Amino acid sequence: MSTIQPGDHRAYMQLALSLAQKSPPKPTNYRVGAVLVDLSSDKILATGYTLELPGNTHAEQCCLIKLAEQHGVPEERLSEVLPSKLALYTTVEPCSKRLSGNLPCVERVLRLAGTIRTVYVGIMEPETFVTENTGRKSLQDAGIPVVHVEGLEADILEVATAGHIKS
Ligand code: HJL
Ligand code: ZN
Repeated sequence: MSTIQPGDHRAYMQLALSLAQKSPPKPTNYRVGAVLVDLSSDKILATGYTLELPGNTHAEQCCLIKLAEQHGVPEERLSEVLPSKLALYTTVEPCSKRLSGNLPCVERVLRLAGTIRTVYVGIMEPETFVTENTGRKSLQDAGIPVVHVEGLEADILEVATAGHIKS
């Protein structure tokens, strides 16, 4: 994990993809992987994948819950304890709506606006569950650039949808 060179976005995305592969297939979500990097030290602060933690957890959410636990604060107070320059890599763009009604990951990232400086995504969310993901726009409106890391789309989509019932 420590062999990734600073700024090697594709390598971080590849790591996120390998995390997504650990997620148990499920027909009603995507299998996603996420990596949170401290840009000051180039250290990986947290990794996560869909359903890694108990409950109906998303990849990005797992990163944040793990960090909150490490720091002994609730997730909504993470901005008080984290380094101030982070990048989030996620194989699928952060969700803006969840059919389960849980708090979308975009809202969780927006709580860290000013801390999470850039969000790198491997693919945009397909329209299977939610017809229009507004996450990208909300993040950009809040001053957080969303950057598409190209080249892994087919693999990311295949892993994300492995548990889906194909018609
Ligand atoms: C992202 C994830 C994950 C999704 N997206 N970025 N990370 N599973 O870990 C988005 C999809 C939701 C459905 C169902 N998936 O997962 O829109 O049951 O999975 O809350 O809307 O919602 P729940
Ligand atoms: Zn989510």
